[in-house]
Amino acid sequence: MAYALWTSPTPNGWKVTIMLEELIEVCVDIQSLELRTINIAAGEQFTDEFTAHNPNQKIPVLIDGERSIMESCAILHYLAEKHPSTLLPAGDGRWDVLQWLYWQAANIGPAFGNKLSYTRYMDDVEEAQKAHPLERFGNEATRLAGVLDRRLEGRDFVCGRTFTIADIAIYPWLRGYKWSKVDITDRPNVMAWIGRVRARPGVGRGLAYGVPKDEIDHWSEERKALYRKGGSSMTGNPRARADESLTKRG
Ligand SMILES: N[C@@H](CCC(=O)N[C@@H](CS)C(=O)NCC(=O)O)C(=O)O
Repeated sequence: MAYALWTSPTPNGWKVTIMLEELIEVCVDIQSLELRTINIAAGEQFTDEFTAHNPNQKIPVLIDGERSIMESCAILHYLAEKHPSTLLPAGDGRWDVLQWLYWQAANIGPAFGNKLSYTRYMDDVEEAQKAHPLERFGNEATRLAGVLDRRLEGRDFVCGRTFTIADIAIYPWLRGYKWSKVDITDRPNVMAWIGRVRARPGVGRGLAYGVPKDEIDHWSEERKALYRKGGSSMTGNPRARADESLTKRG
């Protein structure tokens, strides 16, 4: 199987690199992967070439022959269907996994993503203006961590004893709780699950894409500064905020 993946070392990007490594763990032969790192801080997601593969202009994008797939959770679903394994069980269990996959896309991603942006990246927004979104997205992220904690009660993974694409989708945002400043340390089931997921060899390799091995779990101060600078130029990019044609019309 030959794929191209256009991505960056970010939570949505790591979902797909973890997936590819977890597929290798279940003996899927990914014959070749052409990995292209997209510099989202420099606006490479807005080029015509990128937009032709993803009209939504965000990483990650998976390219499989003539087909391009956008949206990290759709990519997880696509790969799980193409390479059947325990990562998406057959039968009734499948619906359990898919509802938590959708839950991530519709809830965890937006809440943690926005909380992170306002906490670390939106340099050009005044502090007073940040107070409301910080409270709103912070409260929502904390509430969602509570939902996950209750779900994990008595379960090793989100859908029971087996690790699935639901865990892959949710994990990258939760592991970054310190960077987003969402305190989940009072959620014992979530904290234990983060440790269990991180211990998987496929997850370790998936997180290593784009990050030096000794910085996978603890970024250096230089890397944090680099991410802060990159995140700020990304959120400050006018093309990330408004459709140009609308701006012109307005
Ligand atoms: N819902 C999308 C979100 C993708 C997304 O927000 N990607 C970010 C990086 S994590 C991005 O490309 N940002 C660039 C931008 O917003 O201009 C998914 O899950 O794939």
